[in-house]
Amino acid sequence: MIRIAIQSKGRLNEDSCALLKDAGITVDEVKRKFLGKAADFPLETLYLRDDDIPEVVADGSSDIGIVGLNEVGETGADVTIVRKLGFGRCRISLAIPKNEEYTGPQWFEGKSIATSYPKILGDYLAKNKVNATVRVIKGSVEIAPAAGIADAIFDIVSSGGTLVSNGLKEVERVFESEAVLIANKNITPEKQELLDNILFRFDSVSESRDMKYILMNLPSDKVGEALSILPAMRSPTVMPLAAEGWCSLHSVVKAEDLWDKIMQLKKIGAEGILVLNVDKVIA
Ligand code: PRT
Ligand code: ZN
Repeated sequence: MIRIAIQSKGRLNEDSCALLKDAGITVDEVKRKFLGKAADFPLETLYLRDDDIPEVVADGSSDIGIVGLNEVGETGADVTIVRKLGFGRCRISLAIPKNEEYTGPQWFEGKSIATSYPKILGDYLAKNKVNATVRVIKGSVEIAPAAGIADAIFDIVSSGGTLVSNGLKEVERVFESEAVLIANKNITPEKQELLDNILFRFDSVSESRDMKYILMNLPSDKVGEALSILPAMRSPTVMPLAAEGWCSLHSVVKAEDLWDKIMQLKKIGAEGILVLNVDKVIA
């Protein structure tokens, strides 16, 4: 049995449960539970506030956990970062009132900065040799300058909308974050085997999320050109059609390249293009 700590509610809860589910591990999404058990894998789930996850994994109360890299950085917990998971992307940035002229990190000399991330901010200030007062506020940090509590803020930014609506501008991106899978540094060989199994599944899920399966009809004399557009895992599948001079071509492409590839394929005469989601990619 291996135990995983995930956020009980909040931004990472849903994506964490969805990732486990796509990996064939069904866990309860019930938010008020403390401990749960997967129906189809030897895994227990511990539902916690995100702030508590790094320490709980570091001290072995949980073997692994899913949490924002920002929380790992802020707690300084001694854990292994096993995988970046590609969701919950954000950054922690310094922001100042939009009418201020920004002159570089020295702008913050002698100023006060409100934040929920005093450790990461302290490290940044020390590295840049800036003396500033750090005001720790949990929640609604963005209102601090307008409320006269601080001159600037150091907070999580995703779209930037919160900064704009509070009359602030982002001036330094200090810490890039996304959800990560973390592990205790001393897990037993039995648990390591379960973790390896989970990692194999996570990797295939993340690869499949990045891929699209594409099939189309193509004039047979264009296959060579199509193959140069579509490098598949080994090589695309080409099958003859009943109609003379035509074939059906199947391949997988990276989701980010999809539209670019489609336009190129249409140019060489591809028709009836179908694009399907890939459920799993097993290397
Ligand atoms: O209750 P618990 O302590 O578990 O949750 P929480 O309230 O501390 O955290 P939660 O659920 O808000 O966020 C969990 C994690 O999601 C964070 O630690 C980050 O790793 C990640 N994440 C990703 C974000 C955001 N994007 C985000 N946009 N966390 C917070 N925000 C907030 C930010 O604080 C700011 O108020 O959204 C606002 C900015 O968003 P934009 O889009 O307007 O820039
Ligand atoms: Zn939190």
